[in-house]
Amino acid sequence: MKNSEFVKDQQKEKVFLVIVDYKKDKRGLDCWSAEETLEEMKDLVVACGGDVVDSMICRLDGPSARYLIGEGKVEEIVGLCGVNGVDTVVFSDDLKGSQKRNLENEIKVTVIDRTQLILDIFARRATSKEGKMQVELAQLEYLLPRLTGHGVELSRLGGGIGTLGPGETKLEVDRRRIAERINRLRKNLMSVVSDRSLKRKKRKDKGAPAISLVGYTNAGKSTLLNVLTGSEQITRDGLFTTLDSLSRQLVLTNNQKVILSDTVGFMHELPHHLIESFKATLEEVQEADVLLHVVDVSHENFRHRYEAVEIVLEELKSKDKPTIVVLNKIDKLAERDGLDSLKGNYQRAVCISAKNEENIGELLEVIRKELAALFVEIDVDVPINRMDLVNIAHDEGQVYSIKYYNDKINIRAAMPSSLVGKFYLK
Ligand SMILES: Nc1nc2c(ncn2[C@@H]2O[C@H](COP(=O)(O)OP(=O)(O)OP(=O)(O)O)[C@@H](O)[C@H]2O)c(=O)[nH]1
Ligand SMILES: [Mg+2]
Repeated sequence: MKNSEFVKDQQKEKVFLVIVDYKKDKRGLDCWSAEETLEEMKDLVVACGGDVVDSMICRLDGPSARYLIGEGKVEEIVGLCGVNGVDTVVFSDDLKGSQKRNLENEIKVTVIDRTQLILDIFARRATSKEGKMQVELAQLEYLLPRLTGHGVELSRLGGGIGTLGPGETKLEVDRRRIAERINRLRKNLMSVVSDRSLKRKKRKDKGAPAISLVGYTNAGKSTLLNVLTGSEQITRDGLFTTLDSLSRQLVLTNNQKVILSDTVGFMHELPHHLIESFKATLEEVQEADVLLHVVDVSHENFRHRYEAVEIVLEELKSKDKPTIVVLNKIDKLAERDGLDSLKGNYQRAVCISAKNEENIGELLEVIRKELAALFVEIDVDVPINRMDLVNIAHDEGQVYSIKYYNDKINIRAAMPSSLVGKFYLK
């Protein structure tokens, strides 16, 4: 057993991490430390099946054009990579095409950046047709501005960390063909988006409000979906286990039916291309009536992670949605004394353990109350010429039934409380 594990380890790609830390943080308010970035990068490498053999934190005044970091540091890396038999060097900051080439010329191994590493994990995890298309689009958009000439220099394509095509698809290497492929993928994804919105609309009109699970990757979103709906969504200790959205019906204590959706996890500085190309999947979040923001409260940096999720939500224009903060994994806490005051930091929060199914009843009750405050059931007769109200009911609410009579229309629906007044005509 030991032997075979040793052989397996030997086959793992050996990775050297370079964490770039600007003395004066170029991101201003961002308070992630270089050490936090290093820890997370290690997890990303593990998710790619690699093995971190060494690392270096480079504190810089600013980026240098040639190598991003200083020449002295590059020399040091060359030495350390030689000693450790490193296969791939991964930088924590995005590299320009020229910087990558200059570094590879010096270090003589493949050099990639964090974005490529994340794209690689997504490429490994994508299983659905939609997921694969989304990853490929993000990869190509990342690649296009980095190609020189005809782009044929991507010699390691198809092998090693950071060079994986999504699923079976080999990445295109010709600039013109890449541009064509990007257009085709965008078009195909657009039709996925409209298909999805149609389905969502139908679901909504059946009277079910939509709730979306959001949160940092590995926070326990899929575990919670499984507990609440009896699904069998794959869960795993690692980053980006879920890529595709999955929606399931959840029945609340008052018998109200809601649709609960699980989706891709977020991360600190999630590459913009990924958010863009995952629009189809992330629409589920944008269209939700309520968000359940799942937080792994046992993680030492959970506050930073919470903020990172908020930043992605802002990018998705969903930050102001009614949100219940689900402080998960309380079973892992050595002591729970601080939980009450922690809860007090958020407008609505519940402490649970999805794994041990602890406090799930309380969570369901908070969800029920939140929905009751958002929606009011109406059963009204409006004049026959008020088709505008029928349209509002369809667009903004959940329609149970619309009945047309000679002189009136009867509308039964659950409407956002802010719109109810429109239906009660004087
Ligand atoms: N101890 C403990 N572990 C939990 C709890 N909830 C989830 N986990 C574990 O945390 C890991 C991640 O859980 P997932 O449900 O896959 O997390 P996720 O948020 O869906 O992750 P991604 O899909 O990767 O974004 C798994 O190993 C779960 O078993 C909990 O309440 N307590
Ligand atoms: Mg998941």
